Amino acid sequence: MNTAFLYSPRFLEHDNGPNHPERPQRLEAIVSAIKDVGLWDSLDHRAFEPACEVDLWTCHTQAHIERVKALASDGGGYLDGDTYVSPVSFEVATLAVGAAREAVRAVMTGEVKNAFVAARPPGHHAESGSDARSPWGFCLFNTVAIAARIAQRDFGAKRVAILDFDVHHGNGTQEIFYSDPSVLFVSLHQSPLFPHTGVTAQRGEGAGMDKTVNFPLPPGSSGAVYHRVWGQVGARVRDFKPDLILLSAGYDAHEDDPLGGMKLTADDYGALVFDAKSWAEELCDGKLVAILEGGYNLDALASSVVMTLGVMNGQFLNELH
Ligand code: OKP
Ligand code: ZN
Repeated sequence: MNTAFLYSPRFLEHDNGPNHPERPQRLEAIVSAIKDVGLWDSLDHRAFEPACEVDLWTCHTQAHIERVKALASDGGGYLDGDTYVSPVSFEVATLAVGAAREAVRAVMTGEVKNAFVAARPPGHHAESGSDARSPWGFCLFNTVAIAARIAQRDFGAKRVAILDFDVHHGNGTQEIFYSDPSVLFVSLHQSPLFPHTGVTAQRGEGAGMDKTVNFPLPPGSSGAVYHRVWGQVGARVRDFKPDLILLSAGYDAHEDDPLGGMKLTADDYGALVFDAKSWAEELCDGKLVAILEGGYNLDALASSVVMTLGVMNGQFLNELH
């Protein structure tokens, strides 16, 4: 069994406008690097359909869905200062969610070992929509959050762990599951940095208390820092006993990323993913789905995703250099 890879050239069509870091070339760089190292043919390439509105309703208000749809059909418009909805963006964002839905289906039914969703736009800043003024940060719908809900709704997952190593805090995922004890949300992120949420004191509320775990890290944090914190993450994941682990896989903590100020290398990402894969093997038959979030230096992004896929697919790391 191999790693599923979910990608569509339609993901290139979402357009944030000129000089925007969240650009289609990000996915083109990933695809060409995977081909260059000879990984492409060992991945399990899967087709998928756009998600339907019922899927979006698991995490978003109808008002938010209608707002994105209306901006798209009015010829495009801004959700916030740096989040643009182009005419095709509603369709492309629902296709990103559909890719995650297929990834979850294939992993939960045991058709594939694990899965990587190479989609854009990203999702982890997208909140439910109950507060339209929340920071959208390039995100339209919260793909990873919807994936967790679909695993529960359609595939019998009781507990889902979402581990977010994007350099930015996943405020949307946090908000959606803040009082929900069935989803563990753990985030490692740079602080201070956009969106300026994710302080340690944000731990969830009510029945969800302590099911939100934030690790704000200072700018300049290295692989050694991440490794130490990641060990604490592993302890929380083991306590939680998830039926599925989702990674909000953003690669903007890489030392060459223009938006983040951290010091990770592609090998460091390989080590983080290696651990997450081993937790999944120990706790939930290896069920692991990684969903792309950020990562804005094309070479850094591509080499880090190659490492991720090499680890997920169990290939020797030295084959990939
Ligand atoms: C998306 B993802 C202040 C700067 C806003 C937005 C960054 C979004 C990152 N206007 N920057 O988490 O990689
Ligand atoms: Zn980010």
